[in-house]
Amino acid sequence: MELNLTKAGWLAGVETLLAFVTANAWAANATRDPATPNIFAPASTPADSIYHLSLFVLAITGLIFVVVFTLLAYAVVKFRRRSGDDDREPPQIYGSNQMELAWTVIPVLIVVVLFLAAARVIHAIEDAKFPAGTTEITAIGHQFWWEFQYPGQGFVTANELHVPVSDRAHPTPTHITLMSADTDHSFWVPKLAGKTDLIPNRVNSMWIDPHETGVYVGQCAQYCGTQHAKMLLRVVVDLPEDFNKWIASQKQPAIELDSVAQGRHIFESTACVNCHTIAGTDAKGKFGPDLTHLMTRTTLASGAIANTQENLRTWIKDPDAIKPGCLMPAMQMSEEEVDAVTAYLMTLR
Ligand code: HEC
Ligand SMILES: [Cu+2]
Repeated sequence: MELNLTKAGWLAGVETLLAFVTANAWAANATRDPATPNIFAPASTPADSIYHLSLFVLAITGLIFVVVFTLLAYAVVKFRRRSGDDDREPPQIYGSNQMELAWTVIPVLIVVVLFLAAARVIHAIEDAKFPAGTTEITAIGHQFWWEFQYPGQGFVTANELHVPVSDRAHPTPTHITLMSADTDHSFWVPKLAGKTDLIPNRVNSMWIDPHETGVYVGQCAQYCGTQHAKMLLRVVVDLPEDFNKWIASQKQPAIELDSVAQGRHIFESTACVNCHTIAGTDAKGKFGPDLTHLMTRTTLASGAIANTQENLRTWIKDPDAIKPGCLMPAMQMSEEEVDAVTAYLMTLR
C-alpha cells in the first residue's frame, strides 16, 4: 500500500487525535465517580504509589524524547543538503573516548534511576506491615466468577467484595489472599491496586486501603476462557458501621419463607444443590457461587447483568443466553418450575 498523506488523510488523523483527547477529557471528568475504572485516579495506597511512579517514569522518558527529538530536528535542518554543495563527506569522528563514555554512562545512570524508583515502590507495596484489625479475605478465581471467603467471619460470598473504608490517619487495610480453582485469573481494580494473578497451586496476595466509600469496578485481567470478558469485579467500600452490618447479615443462614416452599423444594431436589450452597439448607455445592444472600448483590453472574427478577429468571432458564459457554448448565425445567425457583431465590436477602 502506498503511503498517501493527502489533505483528507491528515484531517482524518487530526480527527482521530481530537476524538482521543476528548475521550480522555471525558474520562478525566468521570474520575470522581468510583465506578469508572481509571488508573489515573488512584483511591488507595498501592494504586497511588504506582500512579506516581508512572508519572516519574513518564517525566524522565518524556525529557529524553524532547532532548533527542530537538537535537535530531536541529541536525536535519542545519545540515540539510543545499544547492551548490561540494558533496564532500563531513569530518568523521572515530574512537573518541569522551563521547563513547558519555553515551554509555548517561543511559546506564538513567536505567539505574528508573530501576531504583521501581524497586522502591515494589518494596513498599510487597513488604507493607499490616496493623491489627486488618480485614482478611480469600479470593478464589473460578471460570468465570469470583469466590470471596471471609475466614475470620466464617461465611462465603461471590463477585461483590465488601471492605471497610480506610482512614489515612488510622488505616484499616484489607489483605486479600488470591488462589485459583482452575486456571489463571488476575484481580484488577485499577483505582485500588495493580494487577495480581491468581494461579493454580500457588498462593498470592495483595492489599488495598480505599480512602473513599463507593463501588469500585474492575475485572479479571488474565484471559481465562470464553467468558473471561464477563468476569467483572465489584468492590464495595463501606463505612465501618455499614461494613459491620453487612458482615452480620452475611453470617446469618438463609431466610426460609413458607410462601416459596415450592420453589425451595424444586431447588433442593434438582442438581442446583450439587453446585450451589445456601447456608441453613441441604444445598452444599461448591462449584458455583454461594446463593445464601443472593439478593444482597446488585449484579448476577459476575457483573454480567443487573440482579433483577427478569434477569434472574432468564439466567436460571438458560445461562448461555447471558454468558455463552459459562459453566452452569440450563436445567431444562418447565416454565412453572423456573418461576417457582426464581420466586424462591428472590427471597434470599
Ligand atoms: C454444574 C453446576 C451448576 C448447576 C447444576 C447449577 N449451577 Fe448455578 N451456577 C453455576 C456456576 C459455575 C455459576 C457461575 C456462572 C458464571 O458467572 O460464569 C452459577 C451461577 C448461578 C447464579 C448467579 C449467582 C451470582 O452470584 O451471580 C444463580 C442465581 C444460579 N447459578 C442458580 C442456579 C439454579 C437455580 C440452579 C438449578 C436450577 C443452578 N444454578 C444449577 C453452576 C451450576
Ligand atoms: Cu478470569
